[in-house]
Amino acid sequence: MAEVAIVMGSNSDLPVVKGAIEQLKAFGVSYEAHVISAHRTPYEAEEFAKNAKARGIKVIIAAAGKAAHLGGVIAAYTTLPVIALPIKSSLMDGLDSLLSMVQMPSGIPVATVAVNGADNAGILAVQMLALSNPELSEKMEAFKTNMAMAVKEKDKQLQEELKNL
Ligand code: RP5
Repeated sequence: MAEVAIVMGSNSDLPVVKGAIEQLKAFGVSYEAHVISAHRTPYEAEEFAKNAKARGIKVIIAAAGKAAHLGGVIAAYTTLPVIALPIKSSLMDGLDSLLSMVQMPSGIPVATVAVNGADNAGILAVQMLALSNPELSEKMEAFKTNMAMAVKEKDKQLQEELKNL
């Protein structure tokens, strides 16, 4: 059974969405993924959102571009946390998608990550699950420690390079 469900408005979103999938896989989190459109398949969007909790899903990631209402529509039909991933569209560089997701009216929040911020969508989903999963919480601690160590190593390299300027 999947803990995270990823829905995307079109299969054209998949190249970006893969970043979230990779994070979930790296943390060993089970997931499922579907193409569901708030505009083209509104009935399926409603059905999916209404049934997700009963199926054992704990977090939903909704990726969409252009007039990106998918996250908001899904959030309207479920009490599960919804993470919205705005996809960079061709004409407006994803600003259209970002605003469609982040400017939700009071009462229906969606946690919107950066345009094409798929990694963070996956990481945020893991952090939500880690609240009730000590093993996952430990993995998240290690992830952050490793990230900090990588930055410190970069600073060390910079100090060496500065000596040669
Ligand atoms: C949105 O419209 C999708 O999420 C996608 O980002 C965008 C374009 O979809 P396609 O025309 O490529 O199917 O609904």
